Amino acid sequence: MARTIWFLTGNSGKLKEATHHLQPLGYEVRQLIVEEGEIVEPQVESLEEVAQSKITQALLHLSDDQQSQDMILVEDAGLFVDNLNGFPGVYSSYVLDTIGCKGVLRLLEHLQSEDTIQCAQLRSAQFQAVAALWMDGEILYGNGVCPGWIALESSGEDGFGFDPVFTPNDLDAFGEPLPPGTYGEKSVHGKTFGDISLEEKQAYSHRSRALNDLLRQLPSA
Ligand code: ITT
Repeated sequence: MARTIWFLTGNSGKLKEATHHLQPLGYEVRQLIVEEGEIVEPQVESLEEVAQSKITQALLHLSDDQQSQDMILVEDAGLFVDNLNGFPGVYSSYVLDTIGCKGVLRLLEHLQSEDTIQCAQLRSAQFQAVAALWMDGEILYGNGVCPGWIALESSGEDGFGFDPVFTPNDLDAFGEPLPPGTYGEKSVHGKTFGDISLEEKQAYSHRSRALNDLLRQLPSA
C-alpha cells in the first residue's frame, strides 16, 4: 500500500508539483488542510527554521496512528535580493502582501545601468526553497536555488508572487544556472517568470530543485 505524505500547503500549484514528483516513487500525496490562521509563520532567520516550525505545528493535526505510518511535507520559499542584504527573504509573503512587486522595484530604483550585464549584476537576486519531510520522527531537508535578477519593470500575466519582476539566469547544458550575463543552452532571453509558461519555469525552479534534492535522500516506497 502506498505510504501517505501529508503536504501542509494552501497553494494548489505546489500540491500538483509535489504529486508529480512523489507519486511515481510510490507515495500518495494528500493535502493537509488546516483552518486559516491555525498555522503561524514564525519570524525566524532561515527558511529551514520556518519549515521546522510548520512541521511541529502540522504534527498536532495528525492522529497517533497517522504519526506512526505517514509523513509530512512542507515547503518554504522566498526571494533574496543581494543588494538588499537578502531582503525580503523569509518575509517574502508579508512583503508581497504589503508593498508588492511595485514596492520591490521602487527599493531598487537607484540600481540601474545602460549596460545589461552590469544592470543584472546590480539587481542580482535569487529564489530559495526548502522542502522538509518529516518521517519516522526525523526531518529530511532538500534545498533549491534559482539565481537571477530583478527586472526594471513588471512584466507578464503568468505565474504568481514575484514572478513578474524576476528573470532567471541562463542554464548550461546540464541544467545548472550560470553567472549573470553568461549565455547558456537554455535561456528566457530576458523575459520574467511572469512571461513564460509553468512548464518552462520548471527547468529553472528553486522548488523543483529542492524537491529533487529531497528525493535523492528518500528510499523508494
Ligand atoms: P504555503 O501555503 O505552502 O506556505 P505560499 O504560497 O505561502 O505557500 P511560500 O511560503 O513557499 O508560498 O513562498 C513565500 C512567498 O515567496 C510567496 O508568497 C511568494 O510571494 C514568493 N515566492 C515563492 N516562490 C515563488 C515563485 O516561484 N515565484 C514567485 N514568487 C514566489
